[in-house]
Amino acid sequence: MSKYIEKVLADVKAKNSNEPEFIQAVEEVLSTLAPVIEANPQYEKAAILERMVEPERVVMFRVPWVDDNGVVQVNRGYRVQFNSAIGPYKGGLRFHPTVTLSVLKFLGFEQTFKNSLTTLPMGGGKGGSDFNPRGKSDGEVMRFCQSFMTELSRHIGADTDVPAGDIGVGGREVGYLFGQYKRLRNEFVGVLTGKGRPFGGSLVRPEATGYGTVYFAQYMLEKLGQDIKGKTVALSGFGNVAWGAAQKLVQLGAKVVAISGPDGYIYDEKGMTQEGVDYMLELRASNNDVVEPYAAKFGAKFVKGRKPWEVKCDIAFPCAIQNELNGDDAKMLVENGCMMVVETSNMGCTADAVNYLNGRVAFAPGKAANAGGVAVSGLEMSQNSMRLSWSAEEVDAKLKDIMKSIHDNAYDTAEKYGMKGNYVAGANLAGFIKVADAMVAQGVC
Ligand code: 2IT
Repeated sequence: MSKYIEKVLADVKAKNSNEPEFIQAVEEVLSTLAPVIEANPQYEKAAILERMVEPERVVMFRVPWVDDNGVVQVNRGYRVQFNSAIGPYKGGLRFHPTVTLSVLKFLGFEQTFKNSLTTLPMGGGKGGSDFNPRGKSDGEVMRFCQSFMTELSRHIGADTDVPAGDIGVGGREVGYLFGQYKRLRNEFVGVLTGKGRPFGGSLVRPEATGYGTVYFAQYMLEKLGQDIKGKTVALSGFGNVAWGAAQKLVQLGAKVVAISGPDGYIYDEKGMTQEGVDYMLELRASNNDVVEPYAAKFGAKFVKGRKPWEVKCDIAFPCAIQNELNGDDAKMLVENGCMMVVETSNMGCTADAVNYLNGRVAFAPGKAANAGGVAVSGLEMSQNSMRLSWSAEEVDAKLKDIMKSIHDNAYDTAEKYGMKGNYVAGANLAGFIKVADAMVAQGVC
């Protein structure tokens, strides 16, 4: 690590000592940047790293709402507008009890590099709330979303900041949020992505993150002279991202043997079928946050309270939440013969896990592999601006091209800097260079 990077990292740790997730994300990126920092003294001169680790703006607000019993509830809402060097802030909203400023700063920081990799003009942002949608009625979710947007609407806009979904925020929530924005501002604009089809949503947006991560895995396998067909796969999660990945994997002839929820994991020795994939949507819509009912319905095994990384698989796709795969899990996967880990959740692997896996197996970092979701959000923004919509085939073809560009950019950049096959370094360097050059060109701002 260069002296400059060490200094910035020490400052970040001192200034944000109560933000472990944010520190983890910054350390993961900065620890790979030495080759470009050393070759480009203009970055240090312009204090690019110091500026990149400080969000341009953080909005934190009260979200009061009334539950079905008439009781007033109060949650905390946030929007972290991290970096707008290459486009309007862009990134999802997460509604989950684990949401803190640290979590949203790590997500906004990651999003900046991810969005840079997509080839589309989008800056980085993230937001959300500690609101827990589990067990809430539609009416409660709607009132919460309306209250959340009442404040958020002052800070976003189609050319300023365009939120979307993330954990706990899907089509239903985006619909309520959009309706409230439109009502408050008297404007019908593409201020959110992941919208319903009848009001400007893009085809393939729901599937995009999951499809994209599988396309990314295919391009990695191609480099290794292998095919995804016939590979045994363990997934975690059963939400939107895991669903999209499972669907594409089943279509391509991979054998998906595990999915998981907060309650444990499902082991389906025979491999998932399309019916199983469709049932994931029902599980999710039930709002109960459990995967167990899948077992009885499909004659599979439910393993309570454990993670799916103990099953024998060729490829693992963590698709749930940050730090869901740790160093011990990583060792277990490798001992069981796993040859590839495709991080699909944002920072799904702990630092220990990344260090162990990267080089031992083919390892895809989340900010490259999961970028298909925000990429199709970018395509939704384009369609909204043009006031037209593309067919599913067109969007899917563009998504595939974008995933190929991200793959090749990460692969080629790693090779250029003498780290062939290291997608972690390649993705960080490629994502960084574009944003850093834009910041240098725009002066001190
Ligand atoms: O983590 C992510 O990239 C997302 N949650 C999607 C963000 C978006 O703007 O579509």
